[in-house]
Amino acid sequence: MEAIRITGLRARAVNVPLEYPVKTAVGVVATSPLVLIDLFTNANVTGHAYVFTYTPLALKPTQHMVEALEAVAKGMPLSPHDIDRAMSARFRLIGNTGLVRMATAGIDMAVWDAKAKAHQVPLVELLGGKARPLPAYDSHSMDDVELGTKRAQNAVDAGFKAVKTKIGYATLEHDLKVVRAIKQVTGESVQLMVDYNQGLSVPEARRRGRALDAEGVAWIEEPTLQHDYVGHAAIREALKTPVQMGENWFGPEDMQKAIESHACDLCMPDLMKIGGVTGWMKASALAEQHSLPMSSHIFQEFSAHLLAVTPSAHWLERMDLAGPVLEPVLQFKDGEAHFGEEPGAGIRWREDQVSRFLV
Ligand code: SMN
Ligand code: MG
Repeated sequence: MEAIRITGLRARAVNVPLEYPVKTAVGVVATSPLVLIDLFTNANVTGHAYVFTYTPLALKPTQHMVEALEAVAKGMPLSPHDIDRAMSARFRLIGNTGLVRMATAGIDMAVWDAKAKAHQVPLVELLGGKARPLPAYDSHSMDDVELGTKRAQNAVDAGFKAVKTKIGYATLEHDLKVVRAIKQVTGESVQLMVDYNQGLSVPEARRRGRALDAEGVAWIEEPTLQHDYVGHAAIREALKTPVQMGENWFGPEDMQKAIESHACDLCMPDLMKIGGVTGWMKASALAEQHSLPMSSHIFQEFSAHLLAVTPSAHWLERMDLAGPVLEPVLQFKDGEAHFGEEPGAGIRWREDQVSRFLV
């Protein structure tokens, strides 16, 4: 078969509404700024992927960075390894991190999506696995008691076996009040994870973590600054509750450094920041070798395929940041994510909605 080649790409910026703003201890994500990527080929398959830019301030710059990558990708065979190498080589001097890594990861995801479609298989099968249901937790925000317990009840009623809430209120007492109220709703059969989103100093994280040790939470996520691996290790040493991190690792190289610092008990790379599908597969090998249970971070559609071939797969995070512009992809039932059998990762735009939210 003549090599399938990339003929071009399109990047569209949208800012889509969220059912619930993502409130964190360090800021609010009020809407979902996304760059929608289409990767065109000479084989009548188009790869689709999106990247999430957290703030509208980064939306257009990220879109332009993705568009700039057409100069690298155009004409190349649909070979994720070769494209990854070519892009890494171009960014050695500036550093393949930040918006650069977000853009290259988005291209990587689209390439893998296109390749799976060219082989007419779901992405999970191209990666050597089989589609299977994945344990999923419902991921909430810094919702305080009233909304926090309502969302927890809705998740329990929907069959989830785990929920996550964000904490880091002004006082430990407020953290505990929210955790206890939600635990009242979830009971012992549904796990509760908490996420500080980097909001505490190391001493304060030790103080609050020791109090949480008595509350039976499943993990304490990013208790301090995400790049402070030694700080995370010090907190981990002081606590019984597992420490979770990874959503801010740019590439397997950051994951390697965190592992060397013994920073965490669990890991949750972000598909975009870790470097797309190619980066995820390297990360999953690291997680396996260091016995780190590996969960996903947002990007639930692609992450379902990847967790199904992750040896130490733990939880899929259900937080729907692209739903308004996507045809439905995952079904959540009995606390598991079920994905379809269509070729690729299942990303299909709802073009009428894309037009509504174009920036
Ligand atoms: C999170 C923060 C900001 C946007 C999306 C998700 C969060 C998480 O840290 O773990 O879900
Ligand atoms: Mg988090």
